Amino acid sequence: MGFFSKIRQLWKKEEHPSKIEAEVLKPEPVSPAAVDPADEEWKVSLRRSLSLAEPRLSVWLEQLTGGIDKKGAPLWERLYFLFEVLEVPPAEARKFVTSFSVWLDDMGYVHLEEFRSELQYRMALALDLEDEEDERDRLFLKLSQGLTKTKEQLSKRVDQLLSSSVKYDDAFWEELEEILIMADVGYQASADLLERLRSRARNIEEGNTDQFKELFMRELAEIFPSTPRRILPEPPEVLFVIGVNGVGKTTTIAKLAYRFRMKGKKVMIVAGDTFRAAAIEQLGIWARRTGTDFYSKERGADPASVAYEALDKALAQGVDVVLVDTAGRLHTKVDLMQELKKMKKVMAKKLPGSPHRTILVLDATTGQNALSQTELFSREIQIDEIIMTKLDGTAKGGVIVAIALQHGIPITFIGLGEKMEDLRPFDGQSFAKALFK
Ligand SMILES: Nc1nc2c(ncn2[C@@H]2O[C@H](COP(=O)(O)OP(=O)(O)OP(=O)(O)O)[C@@H](O)[C@H]2O)c(=O)[nH]1
Ligand SMILES: [Mg+2]
Repeated sequence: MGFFSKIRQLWKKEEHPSKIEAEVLKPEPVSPAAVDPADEEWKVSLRRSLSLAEPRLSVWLEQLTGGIDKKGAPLWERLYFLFEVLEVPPAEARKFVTSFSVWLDDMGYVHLEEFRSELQYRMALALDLEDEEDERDRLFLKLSQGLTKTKEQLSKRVDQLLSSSVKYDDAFWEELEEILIMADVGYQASADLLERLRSRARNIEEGNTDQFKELFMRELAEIFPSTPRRILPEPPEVLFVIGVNGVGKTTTIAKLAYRFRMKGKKVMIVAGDTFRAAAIEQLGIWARRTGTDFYSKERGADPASVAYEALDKALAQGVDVVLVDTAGRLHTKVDLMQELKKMKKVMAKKLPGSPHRTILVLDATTGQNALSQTELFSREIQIDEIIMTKLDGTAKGGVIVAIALQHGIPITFIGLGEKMEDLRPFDGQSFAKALFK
């Protein structure tokens, strides 16, 4: 449901305030038990100001949190109130507020300014508003900020080159190639990109910086294959997450789990990394933080049997999405590939068609290494999509272009930090725009 229909609902409610007042929620875990009649006044005035406000989540949150600067009962009450006027089922509202407050405790966040952005992100997901313009703008800003270092390496240098060149001559193209290579776009991908640019640049005025940048942005955006629309399988949908050690598989699983949870899915996380005891523990903590089911066995257990049994359980328990974590390192690379293949085979046996999505996680800070990892894995295992993490801390973001050009595998998400909201759906257009605007 979009904002406008929601705001219409709000107006509707305004005509029948007694109905809403009669349905005050009494959420158990974090809201005060009694309802003070004096409280009702703020509700009436808040509803009025919400219905008059611009229909944007950020504006609504601003109104909602007026006078509140930290976590606690008054904030929960207001959140419940917003959910109520938006007709979110009470049980869902309760789940949202409870899991959010558990997360705040875990992270040690107290003040609104520490968690406002995360709250807005979670609400956008829960209310299915991620596509609203306001949320898109906010996320675009995050993307742009997250790419700061890559921008310095790539687009700022392209800008400098453009401002100092009057002609697109050989020296210009050579320098552009060098910039691309330095930004980790890679030799092959840089050559491909330059060839496209050279042939199309003939149609633009020499020295017209804006036109050239537009062209560059368009060509860059076109490199990225769009994510094919998939028909959702009968649940459970199984996501198999692989990649070398330390790239961010486990944290990405937590972020994905959270996204699914916020969309109302029943999620199970599976500890397929039995190589390190700490890995099982780490995943268990994430499962608790994100409110998902968790399946694990002891350290050293056969990961294939863990996956098999987890699917058995997921099928029996009506789980919608299963996220399978895997080890990033075994005794040898050969062992790792063999193990991953075995896990895949066993899952397909238990649930034909699964795993439905095999996701390779790559760490952008490793630059060209990410490219060789893609080669290594895709030689052995069919990769359906790529998630690129840690774009926030690196000037090597250009490697994403090389991977898209050389492998044609869709990049579905990118990681821009360690918070839940920092896993962003990827699209080439916004990426190119964020780099150059
Ligand atoms: N800045 C930043 N850090 C990230 C991002 N994604 C993951 N990390 C951090 O990277 C580190 C490694 O993440 P893990 O999720 O444990 O990596 P892993 O692939 O599961 O590692 P192994 O289990 O050892 O194979 C953690 O400190 C994460 O917080 C990101 O997008 N940005
Ligand atoms: Mg891990």
